Amino acid sequence: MSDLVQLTKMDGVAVVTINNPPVNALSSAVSAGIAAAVAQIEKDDAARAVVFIGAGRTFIAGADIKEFGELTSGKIICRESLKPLLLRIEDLRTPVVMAIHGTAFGGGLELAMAGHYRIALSSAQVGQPEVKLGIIPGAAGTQRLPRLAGVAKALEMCAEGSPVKAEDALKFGILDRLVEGDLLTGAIAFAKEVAAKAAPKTRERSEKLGTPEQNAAIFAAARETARKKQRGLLAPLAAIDAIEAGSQLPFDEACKKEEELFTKCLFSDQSKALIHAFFGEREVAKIPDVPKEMPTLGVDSVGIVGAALDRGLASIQKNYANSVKRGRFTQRFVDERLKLIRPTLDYSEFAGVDMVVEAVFESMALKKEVFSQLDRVCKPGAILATNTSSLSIDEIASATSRPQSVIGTHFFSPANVMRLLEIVRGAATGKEVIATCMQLSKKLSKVGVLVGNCMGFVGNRMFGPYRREAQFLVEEGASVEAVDNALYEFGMAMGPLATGDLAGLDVGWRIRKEFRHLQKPGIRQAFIEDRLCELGRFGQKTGAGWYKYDENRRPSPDPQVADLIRQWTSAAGIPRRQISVEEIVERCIYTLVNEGARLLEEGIALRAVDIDIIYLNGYGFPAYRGGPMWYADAVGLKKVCERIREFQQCFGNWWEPAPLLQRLGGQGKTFAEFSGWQGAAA
Ligand code: 3H9
Repeated sequence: MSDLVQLTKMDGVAVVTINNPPVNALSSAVSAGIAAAVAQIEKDDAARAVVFIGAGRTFIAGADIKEFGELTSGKIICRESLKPLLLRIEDLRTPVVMAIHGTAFGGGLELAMAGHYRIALSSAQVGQPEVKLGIIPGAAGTQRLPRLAGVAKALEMCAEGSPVKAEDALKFGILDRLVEGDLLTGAIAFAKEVAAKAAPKTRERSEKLGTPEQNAAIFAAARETARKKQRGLLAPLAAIDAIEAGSQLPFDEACKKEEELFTKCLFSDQSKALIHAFFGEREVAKIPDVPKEMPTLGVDSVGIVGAALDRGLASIQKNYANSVKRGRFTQRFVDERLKLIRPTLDYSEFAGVDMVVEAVFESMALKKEVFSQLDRVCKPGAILATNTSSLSIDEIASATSRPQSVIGTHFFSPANVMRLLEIVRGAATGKEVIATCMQLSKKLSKVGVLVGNCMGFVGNRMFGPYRREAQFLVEEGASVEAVDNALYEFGMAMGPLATGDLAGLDVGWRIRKEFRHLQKPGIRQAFIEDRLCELGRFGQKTGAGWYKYDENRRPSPDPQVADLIRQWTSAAGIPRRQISVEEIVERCIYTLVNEGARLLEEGIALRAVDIDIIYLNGYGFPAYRGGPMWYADAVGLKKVCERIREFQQCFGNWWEPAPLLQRLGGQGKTFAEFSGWQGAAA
């Protein structure tokens, strides 16, 4: 028996304990350990029942995703299928009870469903989140789950990947009982209770599978939802196909179909990109010179500067009311939260807070004024954070006597929705301040990414040229809708011009005015957006920007804008031409990549994956393309660099390829190799 799987006996019940910290991932070695335990149980005539349980914080959180990465990158060539092992467990003579705490996800739930009974602590969750990795359940999850929970619930779980709480899993028939107190004690008691009964095999059940006539509408609706909610993703549709096969074919045949779809998904570019994003999201929490053990500061109270009080509180109340309406929070929970917020117009009330987040508008003079006030009133050691999206942290810190306490916390808008938190390190920012903010991001269920200090940091410094290129394309003859559609079809959540309308065109206009003196002479500047702002077209909030908007903020193309663009560009002497979708996508995406390469070489971004995680969580970059740097690596940096050189010749020197891109392209290397982090493929 391996260290990863132990077989013991309690009161005549065989207990298989999986112990593979931190999440008991079902690696090949764990599977081998389980197989060895099953072999012993098969020979043990005295065992009355069997309990499977996870050691540590969880049951089994799924197959070992690292092994998938190694498989698709060719590092290992074969991974044994779990299915035969699950059949052996299901065929054991004695009842098998799966005892679940923490999470039974992916292969973990598939193993649990091969048992004859499933009991869980009420805090547990079950799920088939494989689609989030671009794959589908590959160990008969798409076959056993509909037999327990019904086709509709199985479709939802396998195609959307969301977890299900124990209480709901009980209602849907995935679990048989919830237990309180010590799980092992509860599991042994349950096992003794069912020991004498015939063991029900999930794969032999069919009462919840429905008929083709009953299921037709359910499958059609699931496909429509998947196409709409998970636009561009292949795995949700594959999961639906596998479940449909299961509702029509014998178990063994449907399992073969599942295997075929699973393998196709696993070797797809989408899955590689999504697995990169999974490990990337965890990697960004690792900061080379701020170790895990770095002490953090307690943050129990936070001051926020920069809301118009009545308006600010009204929008907080409105957001909470929406959450109550959607059933996310109870009214009581919201009332308690609202009581914790105290509006004030007096800086001295910040004297006792552990942290202040300044969120006034983007004016250096104003921010410095705020920080000098904070420096005067805040207690020593309080974290002084600025929510600036572009201004220098060091200059803001210079308005205080404690630059070590000053840091950027760039919350992406709308902050109650967006997951990204760009954490900006100034030259003097203390390591414990950084560690505290990284920890805080996790507490707020956000993804914190540490970046260096420069104008626009990582996200907006790349976004500037990206949006500028979109405007150049419009100046040269592409329609507003053609540019937005091309990038939407590429997978971006929204086109670049529509994004400007959403954020407010006046924001960039104000920043451009503030920094006009820094513009390099002779470099082409986009001008349409400034002209639109001069006409008061600030985007959605004024009912007009690149598009016009109805009272529900629904956009439609504005012929007036098209006319204005034609007039303005002809007056500027810019010839108009037909522009292909391919050119639109390449120019916009490669400009992101080129700026990303500069940020990487300058050390503003710690690793290429940090840039990817910023773009996946803050800018609507399609997760199945892995982020701009991963995407460029996949296209090949040599090819990207050559295309950028062509753009440089056609359009001008702002397209000069970044030195790092030229170097890596020439050497046949990737950004991931340069960063020394290649995720699951490493
Ligand atoms: C699958 O099961 C396919 C099947 O159909 C079988 C087919 C044959 N593998 O997230 P955390 C690592 S696909 C390897 O920070 P939390 C993670 O990288 C799988 N490693 O903790 C991190 O490492 P590090 C389906 C894994 O408490 C550490 O564990 N399952 C795996 O915030 C801690 O993770 C899933 O997709 C794994 N499966 O969240 C579930 N899981 O410390 C994926 C985690 O070095 N996992 N690690 O950075 C999760 O959703 C979360 O990890 C979980 C815990 C909610 C479980």
